[in-house]
Amino acid sequence: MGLDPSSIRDHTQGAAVRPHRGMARRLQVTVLVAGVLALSGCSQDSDSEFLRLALPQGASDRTDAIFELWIGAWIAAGIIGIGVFGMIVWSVLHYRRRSDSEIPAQTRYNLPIEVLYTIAPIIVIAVLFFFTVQAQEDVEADVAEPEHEISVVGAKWAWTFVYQDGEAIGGDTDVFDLGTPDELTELYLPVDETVRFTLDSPDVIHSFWVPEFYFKRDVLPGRSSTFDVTPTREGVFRGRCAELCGTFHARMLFDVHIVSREEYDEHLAELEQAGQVGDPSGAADSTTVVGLDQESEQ
Ligand SMILES: [Cu+2]
Repeated sequence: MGLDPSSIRDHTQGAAVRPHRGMARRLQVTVLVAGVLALSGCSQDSDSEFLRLALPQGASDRTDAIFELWIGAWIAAGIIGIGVFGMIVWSVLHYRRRSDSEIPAQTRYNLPIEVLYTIAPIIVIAVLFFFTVQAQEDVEADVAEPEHEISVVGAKWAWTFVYQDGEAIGGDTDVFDLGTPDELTELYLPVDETVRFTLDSPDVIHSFWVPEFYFKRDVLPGRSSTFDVTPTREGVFRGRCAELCGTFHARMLFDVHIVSREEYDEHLAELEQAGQVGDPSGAADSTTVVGLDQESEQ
């Protein structure tokens, strides 16, 4: 039943293994240093998607914290991955069965190793948790006085944006834009000016997501939430619903135009001229799939 003590060997036994171990360790260190150097060349402004590790190029003031968290998590995962796979490959080769007559040393109940593989993941999770909370605080920090306020209504299956900022059109009316799954809603934002978004849903949970902001926020029925962001790069970006919300979830897209303040003001004036003034109530009849000539139970 019990293990024959003579068959248990300390893994440090035998001077012959030392040169191998030295080589393996040098190889591991070399790979680690090369990996860290390669990743430290990463930048979110880089043209290469490879150097951004698949993130899009950022377009807001809140992207730095997420980018650093993303790269940091990859460095941590790389170090752990190389360490673990290195040890697996090394022990498979080093302790392989070398002859038919003798099986390799059988080891079990190695308390230090068991303590190590219990504590190490807890440390990894604690460190990732710490940096995640730090990044979240940076991303969600409120601005004292945002320059613009925009209400977002996410409803099955299109977005409505209400610009509560009528400065360009006289100062006391709101203008809005709403779309359909066929004709996407357009969101205009002035570059380098802070916007406070307020999110609401009349039906189910949606999620407001602009990938270039490295940010998404659930849009919950019955509970408003806000976040502040300053767009930093002019361009046209695709926004999405990131919460599976029903049949035409995949069509719940919008276009984000980050433009100069002049163009932004012009757009608001155009909405006013088009009669899109006031606050639409959102999708009152949210079981109708607007613009698709189809009706849905959901
Ligand atoms: Cu949705």
